Amino acid sequence: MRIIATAGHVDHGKSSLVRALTGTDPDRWAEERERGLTIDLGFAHFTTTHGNVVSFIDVPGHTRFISNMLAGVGGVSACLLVVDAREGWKPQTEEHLRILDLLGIQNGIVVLTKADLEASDELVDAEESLRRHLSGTFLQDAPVVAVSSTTGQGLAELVDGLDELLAATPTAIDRGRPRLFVDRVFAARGSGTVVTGTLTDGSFEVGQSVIIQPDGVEGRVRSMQSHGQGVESISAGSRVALNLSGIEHHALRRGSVIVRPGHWHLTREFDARLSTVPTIDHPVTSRGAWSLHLGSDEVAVRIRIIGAARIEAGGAGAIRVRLPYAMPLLPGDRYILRESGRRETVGGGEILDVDPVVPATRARPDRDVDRVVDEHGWITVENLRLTTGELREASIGEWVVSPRLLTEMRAAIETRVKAAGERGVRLDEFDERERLVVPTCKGFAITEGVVRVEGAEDPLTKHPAVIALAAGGCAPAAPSGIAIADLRTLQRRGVLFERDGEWFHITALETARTIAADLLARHPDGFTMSQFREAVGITRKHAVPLATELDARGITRRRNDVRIAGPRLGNPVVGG
Ligand SMILES: Nc1nc2c(ncn2[C@@H]2O[C@H](COP(=O)(O)OP(=O)(O)O)[C@@H](O)[C@H]2O)c(=O)[nH]1
Ligand SMILES: [Mg+2]
Repeated sequence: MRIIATAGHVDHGKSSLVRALTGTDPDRWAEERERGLTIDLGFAHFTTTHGNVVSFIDVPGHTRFISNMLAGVGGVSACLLVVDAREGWKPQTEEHLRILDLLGIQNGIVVLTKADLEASDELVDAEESLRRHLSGTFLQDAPVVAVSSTTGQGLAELVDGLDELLAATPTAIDRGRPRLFVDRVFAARGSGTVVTGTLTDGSFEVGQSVIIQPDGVEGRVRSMQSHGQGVESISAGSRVALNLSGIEHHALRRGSVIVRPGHWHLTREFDARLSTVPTIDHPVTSRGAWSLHLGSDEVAVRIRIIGAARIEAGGAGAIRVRLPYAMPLLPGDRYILRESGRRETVGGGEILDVDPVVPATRARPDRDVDRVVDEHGWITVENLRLTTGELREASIGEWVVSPRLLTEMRAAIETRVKAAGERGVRLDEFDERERLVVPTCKGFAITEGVVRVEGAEDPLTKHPAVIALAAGGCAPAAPSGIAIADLRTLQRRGVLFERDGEWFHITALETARTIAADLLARHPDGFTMSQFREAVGITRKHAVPLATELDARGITRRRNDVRIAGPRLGNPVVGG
């Protein structure tokens, strides 16, 4: 299914053309039919001779209803620009064309209507005049087809043209994260709330849970229809009616967005490119009352010009936009900016960054994902995917890290570790992010929680007496063949400790701590020395100094004849 919007000046024959092609009157409201004037969006679909299903969104041409026009063209991929053969180019022809251009639409057909009222040579003149206006726009090479909705002249040719147009128009992108900007809401008697809209970016299935932005109300897809047919699932680029359960119809309005929970970054502020139309007679500055049109929503925003102080008419620049509520947005989304006071279309363009972190004065927004990584420094793979749409491999753990920061951090770690020499730096002296980076540094050895330059291990820690003490566990023999000064050095470095004249390797203390914790789990009121001795399987000679060391380090505490839990009972003993 493909979605095509009409565009063009009021009364030039847009609605009549849609009716002639589809058999459906897109003017749905009694007031529209009475006045012969399209006020709101109309919808109709038909199947071409080649079997392509085309959904038309018929928009109002009158300048007063431009918001309704904008609500309809958010999700379309191509257009029919309608021009009355007798009247020719008009202000809304111009404005609609500019809007479609700013929205990034690249394909369309120009339809000269009411051909039955003009002689053929006049039609040729009309086409020539049109071509001048189209030159330099995205429609400059588009086919121009003369039709009459009254006599049917030219309609077959137009349908063939539509098939060619569809073949040349890229199909909707499926990002696996559906988004539906609501254009109509109904309270359907007996079946809850029904919304319609153009589904983009992914598919919906019956039964899925959804949230409604901006309020974050939750609901579920009870059933779905496309073109009046019930369906179980529906893909990106379709017109769809969703029947939602669990949601009151007043929780929804035109402009609400339906997404799946957790699938989108919800943004209050974004950076975007702004191209202004040449017809505004003043430059754009940060002052003014602005309304932003995005998807089917229209919202009052504040803007700041990034870099320069102003953007001239017919120029381009970057702006930072502040939204009054969070919207599910992605770089590449298109918007239109209008000035609320003068009621004029000022410009529009592409969203570049949905999570700007650099102050507007220094921002240099573009679509480059490397720039985003660089500005964030550290960003999780998931957040990067949500804010840019790009899935990157993690540099460390779950993080994508700016290469510049990573290099700087590695250099700082290296300097610190080198300066520490044989003693090294304990892992827990690094901050959380440094601890993730340390193992990725080359040329370091990490032993017992201490980082040293490889080969710079303390030669004393390999001394046979130290190895013998480690092997002796909680009941080691007294060290021999090592100078007392060296033992004291090792004690200062946390490799060994001494109590009551008994020397132990630090690993014995960790064993003792685990056993003490175990005993306290079973005897919360405390354990005795004999219970400890038995649990460790040693005599008083070693049990007393070990227990005293546990007390000294706050792992246990002595109360009368028993030991109870100390504040550091749960912290593993790290040596070295
Ligand atoms: N003779 C003739 N009249 C047309 C044709 N198409 C539209 N009209 C008339 O032009 C007027 C405006 O048409 P409409 O479709 O409402 O224009 P819209 O405002 O662009 O939607 C209506 O009175 C139509 O009957 C056509 O091909 N031939
Ligand atoms: Mg109309």
